[in-house]
Amino acid sequence: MNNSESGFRHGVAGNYAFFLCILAAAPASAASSENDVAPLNYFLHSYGPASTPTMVLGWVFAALLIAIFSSIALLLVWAVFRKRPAVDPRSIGREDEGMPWIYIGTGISTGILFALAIYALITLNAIANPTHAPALTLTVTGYDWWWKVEYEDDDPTRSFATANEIHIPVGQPVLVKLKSADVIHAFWVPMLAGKTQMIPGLANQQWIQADVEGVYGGQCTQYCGVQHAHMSLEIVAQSEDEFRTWQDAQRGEAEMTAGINAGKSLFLDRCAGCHAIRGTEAVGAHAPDLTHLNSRRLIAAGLLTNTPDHLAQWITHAQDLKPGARMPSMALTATELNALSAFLSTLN
Ligand code: HEC
Ligand SMILES: [Cu+2]
Repeated sequence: MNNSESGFRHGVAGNYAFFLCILAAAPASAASSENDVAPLNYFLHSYGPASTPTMVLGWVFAALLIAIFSSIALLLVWAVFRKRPAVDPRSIGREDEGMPWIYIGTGISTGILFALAIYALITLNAIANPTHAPALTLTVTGYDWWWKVEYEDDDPTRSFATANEIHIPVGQPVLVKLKSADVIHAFWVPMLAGKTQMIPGLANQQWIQADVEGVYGGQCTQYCGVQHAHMSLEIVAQSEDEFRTWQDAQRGEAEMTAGINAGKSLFLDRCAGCHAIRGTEAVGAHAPDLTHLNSRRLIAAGLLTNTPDHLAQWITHAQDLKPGARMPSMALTATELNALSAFLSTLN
């Protein structure tokens, strides 16, 4: 995965001027992060047409609210220091001199709120549909606490599933169908689109488009249980060619190299009830598909980088690393773990 050219840093600094007071730390943390995945606080920036109108709406709201807050604060200060005229005892109980201002104030507030409501509706309409037909449709299903990602094809042998990492071609609208397997989740990739709920039994959808190559962070934004915070995903926007290459590789079944039989039969015994590996008898559907496990950068929905060490730790200590996760810590001897690791290392 080549994200050294990722575009998140382009033009980011200038936009911060306005929000500097609140977000002063953000550019620094972006530059020093170990990889180029843009942090979620970049929702103040847009990298595609599905999120630009919403971002502008956010800035307009923020600017207006700051202006209103400041003027009220100034009026309060003025009221504190204003010298009152001496009180005429006969006027007590007659407070109506201020009445016109109450009407004027209510009128101004109503006008502003009404204009904002219309602006919000116009924005909703502007992002409802992509400008041209989606280049790709995929289905993302929320599970406690990971994402299943399915790329369907009319030819079922070309369909495949992966987890927590979504690849899309850059500059193209992509339709994302959103489902849930258990409770309500919400799909949110702030730099590419607003969030959309994933509700059990309901078919929702939204479209996303990335105009700059790179890796965009996403997160479940509907509290869904103990590991909600560890339910993140990555969108990898690639050139058309890179995307096709990735897609063709994902379509392939697992390659069974020699010398991994012990690990494979252990996997079929212990793991296949939940996990699938295409090309083997493992067809479990309610855990991440592991056919091309090693093509993914992270495991456990963003919790760990995908290294042989982390994989081994995850398999034997899933419940310590992600307490409550729907995978038990597997009791395996060192020999078994080695055999299993050798087998998993072939899943490219
Ligand atoms: C009871 C079902 C179950 C069993 C049995 C099980 N797993 Fe899992 N596994 C899961 C679930 C669910 C997840 C996703 C957990 C999460 O991210 O919250 C997972 C995640 C993983 C991941 C990370 C995948 C990714 O892309 O994030 C690996 C690797 C893995 N399991 C390997 C194994 C191995 C190897 C075994 C057998 C020794 C095994 N699992 C047994 C349910 C199971
Ligand atoms: Cu959640």
